[in-house]
Amino acid sequence: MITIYGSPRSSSGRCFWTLEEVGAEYANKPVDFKANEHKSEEFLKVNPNGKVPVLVDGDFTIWESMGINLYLAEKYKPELLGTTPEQKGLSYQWSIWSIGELQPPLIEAFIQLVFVPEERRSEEVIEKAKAKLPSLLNTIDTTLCNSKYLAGSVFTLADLNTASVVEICDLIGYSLEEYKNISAWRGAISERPAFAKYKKLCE
Ligand SMILES: N[C@@H](CCC(=O)N[C@@H](CS)C(=O)NCC(=O)O)C(=O)O
Repeated sequence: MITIYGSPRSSSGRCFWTLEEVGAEYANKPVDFKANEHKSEEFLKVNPNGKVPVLVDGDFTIWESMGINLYLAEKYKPELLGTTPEQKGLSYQWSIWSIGELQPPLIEAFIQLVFVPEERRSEEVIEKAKAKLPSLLNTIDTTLCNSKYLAGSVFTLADLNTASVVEICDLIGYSLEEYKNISAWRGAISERPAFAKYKKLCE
């Protein structure tokens, strides 16, 4: 039995999407942040970092959203990682890049805009974070000039993990209109039944 901790509207979201892509049966365990449940003794036993997502699969526990997704693909739908060493390499490359390079400025802006009360919000922090986005987004857009998906002609975890980070642009109201290839790529991704199921869970 698989249990995913956390809400689909948090960093756990990309794991819900992957669970839908691989067709695994799973249960969700909500974590009450307001009650500080993520810092409770019981929760820290499953993730000593006190963060969601955490995935428990039988007697195996794993945390970090990208790590969880790589595990789920490897175990339940290996072709989602790609079918050649090169495609698999690109799945790892884009997963690590998107969480390590693209997500930090997006989260910086997101925290200011969503969590920091207006009177304490720093426009400087928001603008500095947003200023880092064009070159990062161009990296994706340029790659998509030559191929439909990030690791070639088929959808892989490279796309899922990267698109799950690009989604944060919507949450901070950052327009992607000028990135024509990213827009077409997101359009193709939005037609995936597993993506639609994940989005429904976020409603
Ligand atoms: N790099 C981690 C980030 C996880 C993360 O920051 N989760 C947030 C929810 S979106 C959290 O649990 N925050 C609680 C805290 O930082 O105390 C991942 O992708 O799994």
